[in-house]
Amino acid sequence: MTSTTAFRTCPLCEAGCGLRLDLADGRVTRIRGDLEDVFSAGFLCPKGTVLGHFHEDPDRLRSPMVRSDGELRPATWAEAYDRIAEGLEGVWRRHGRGALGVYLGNPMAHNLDGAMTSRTMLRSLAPGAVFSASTVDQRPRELASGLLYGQSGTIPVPDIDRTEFMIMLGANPLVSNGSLATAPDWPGRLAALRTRGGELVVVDPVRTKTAEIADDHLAIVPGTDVLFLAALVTALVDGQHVDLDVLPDHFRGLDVVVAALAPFTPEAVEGRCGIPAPAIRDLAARFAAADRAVVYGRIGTTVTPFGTTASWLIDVVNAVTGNLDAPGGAMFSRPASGSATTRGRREDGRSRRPFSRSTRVDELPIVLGEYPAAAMADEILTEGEGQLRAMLTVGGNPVLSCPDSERFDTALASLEFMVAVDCYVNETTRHADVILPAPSHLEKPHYDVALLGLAIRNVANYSPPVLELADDADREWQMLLRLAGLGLGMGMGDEVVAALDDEAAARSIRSALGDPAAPDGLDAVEAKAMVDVRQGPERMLDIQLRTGPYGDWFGANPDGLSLDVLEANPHGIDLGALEPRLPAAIRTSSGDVEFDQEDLMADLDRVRHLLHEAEPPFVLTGRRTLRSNNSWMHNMRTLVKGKARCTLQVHPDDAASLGLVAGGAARVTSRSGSVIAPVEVTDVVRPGVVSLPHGWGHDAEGSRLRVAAEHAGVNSNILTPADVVDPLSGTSQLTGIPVEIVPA
Ligand SMILES: Nc1nc2c(c(=O)[nH]1)N[C@H]1C(S)=C(S)[C@@H](COP(=O)(O)OP(=O)(O)OC[C@H]3O[C@@H](n4cnc5c(=O)[nH]c(N)nc54)[C@H](O)[C@@H]3O)O[C@H]1N2
Ligand SMILES: Nc1nc2c(c(=O)[nH]1)N[C@H]1C(S)=C(S)[C@@H](COP(=O)(O)OP(=O)(O)OC[C@H]3O[C@@H](n4cnc5c(=O)[nH]c(N)nc54)[C@H](O)[C@@H]3O)O[C@H]1N2
Ligand code: SF4
Ligand SMILES: [Mo]
Repeated sequence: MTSTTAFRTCPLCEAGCGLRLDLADGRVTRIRGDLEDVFSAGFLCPKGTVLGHFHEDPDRLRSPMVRSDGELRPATWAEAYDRIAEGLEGVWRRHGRGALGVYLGNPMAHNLDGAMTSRTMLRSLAPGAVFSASTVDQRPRELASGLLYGQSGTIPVPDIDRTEFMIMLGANPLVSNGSLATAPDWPGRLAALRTRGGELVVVDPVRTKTAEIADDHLAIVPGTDVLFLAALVTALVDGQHVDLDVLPDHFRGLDVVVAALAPFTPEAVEGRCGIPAPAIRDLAARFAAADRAVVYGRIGTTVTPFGTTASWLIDVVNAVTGNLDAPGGAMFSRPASGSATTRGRREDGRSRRPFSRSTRVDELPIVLGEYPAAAMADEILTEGEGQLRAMLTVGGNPVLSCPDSERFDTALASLEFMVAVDCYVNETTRHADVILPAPSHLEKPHYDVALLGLAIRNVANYSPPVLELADDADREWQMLLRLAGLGLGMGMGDEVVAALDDEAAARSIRSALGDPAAPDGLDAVEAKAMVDVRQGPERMLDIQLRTGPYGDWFGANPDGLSLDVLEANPHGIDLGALEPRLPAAIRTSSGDVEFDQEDLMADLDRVRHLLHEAEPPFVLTGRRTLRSNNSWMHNMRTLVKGKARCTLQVHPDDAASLGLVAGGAARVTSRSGSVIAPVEVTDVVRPGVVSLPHGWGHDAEGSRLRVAAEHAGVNSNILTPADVVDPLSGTSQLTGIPVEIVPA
């Protein structure tokens, strides 16, 4: 028996924990936290330990699946690609290029292959509409950043390790392990904050695990953070805690913003957001008194009709108190693989309006080139020029994750052709004509290009594959480049993949050498020869690392980073605590942070209306559970065993008035649909709020998830109407949904 050890970063969530894998005879026998990992120092959660089980899951696809006689059956790679070519070319011939839609799911955000080739694939296929999980998640935050800083990726992250006061809204990192703030071990980091005398205040309609360990928990009415944040600003001003004159010159328009927020006093908003005015005023005073303080908001603040405006106000609170871009406050990472803010110069900023067009049927905004997920069903089902007749889904399960699921499920069934790249036949991919099997995470390399750009320390960590992929199998980058080849009319052969990959590498080098940061005298051909020992995403990553802010610039900076250097450091490289990055990182046309953006200022009218809107008797919110990851890890027995997790949490007072009992069932009905869920009576939820997790409902006919089917649960997104969105970003409302509840 040959035993080996491998180290890799867990790709499952944003925390990016270092894992230590024990292997015997090519099988993973045990996974533990990597004590030497520079970022996670041994921390991990139960999900990280199952990568071996996932690899061996008999339901995980090992070969392509092709539909014949109405059934999905295993097929060869050649059969699968032939069928894709025939299917897509047929749709294009009959209806034009615009008839194809693409949906990119959450795992693609953590996927090196996706990071390096999705764009080439999309450009070459020229689909009529691109959708992603972003508009059921963080798009409002990206839009606010695009407007304020000139780049959607310029997202401030809380400097958890150095702050002394943290207000956390709509996040539950003790369960989610953090989001848009990459940091392993939130439990340890938040405990350390309190040990050093700092305070944590959680604003959440639910007394979550994170709220339990906080100094204060403010149980807000779902969807009203925008009012609470506006009132926090006015309380800071009233308490004379704000001196705009001492703030940096590159913060533009804060005086205008502060003046516009004046009507939103704590007394004006308390009745609507459910937090007493004295508590808001007291919080403002304590926040202002701390030397280093930060407001951090996550998904509870973005999946509401006011997500963009709330994200903006979070930055306003941090800015007016001197905590934006300051240690212990909200800061910006400087990622090793580079970003839009490490390339180019402040003077060359181009603040393009991130939204320009609107969708065909619902006239929702198209932000950063993507259609809102809320528009998907209508774009498929509504006839006319531009109707989608074919879909490609890559690493997504929108039947469980997107709004008005029942209707979307019907929409997928109506397509002329569908391709999926996924690990399972699940609720979404069961509709496909061809499924290309994504390799297991142990069979591919990992470097989290996106999430390391949002890390609370500057860190770089590369993981080579642990297990070998079958000789005839494609990795996702090869699948995506074959699709690109098809789109370009070049065919889908190996030589096309090689040519597109080589061209992308050459383009990336040329563009990097043309950057003002590049040392003089480098030759693109010589540089390319240095990286050509690798191919595909690994070569692209090597180029990005070498030309990034710590890069070796092909030898010009001999102590700098390259992929070789990362390979020699399997526990990662710590590049230090975050440092202030403004004004250099700003990319707006004025060169300043544009707090007084007209779209955001104009939205305050809508906020004023919210103030006077009646609160529905019952609203639905969602939740995450530690042993789950959106919709797709429910086929791991070790994660789903034990008591049912997909329950409707109801406050005891509400249970009494509604006639619900623990262990009984409730029928929950919204404008879009109705589900029956088991009742859990608990005072963790605010009265008037019920909570149901998303990602369940594994009883669909045709799915092949044997373990998940035993713990099916219900699909909470049957209850989310598709027509309520944040009008700026198109992001769906997934919390605060009015519902009726009766015993079932
Ligand atoms: N275990 C586990 N971890 C995960 C995931 C998972 O499914 N399971 N998913 C991953 C993904 S894709 C993401 S995006 C992240 C998300 O990470 P987080 O943003 O931390 O997400 P949640 O744990 O859902 O926490 C959101 C909180 O917002 C609260 N909330 C709901 N509505 C409102 C509101 O109107 N205002 C306020 N202030 N709070 C509100 C909810 O009660 C909940 O406690 O988690 C990631 N990590
Ligand atoms: N009601 C409600 N709905 C929500 C949310 C909520 O809080 N409440 N949260 C939203 C959020 S934050 C998100 S991010 C979305 C997630 O929405 P999606 O991305 O649509 O859904 P996931 O459940 O993450 O599905 C991931 C899919 O990718 C496959 N997969 C896993 N790993 C890989 C891989 O490496 N490669 C490929 N090709 N496929 C892979 C899985 O089998 C699964 O089919 O859900 C959103 N929906
Ligand atoms: S916290 Fe996230 S990254 Fe860490 S082990 Fe769990 S799933 Fe993996
Ligand atoms: Mo997400």
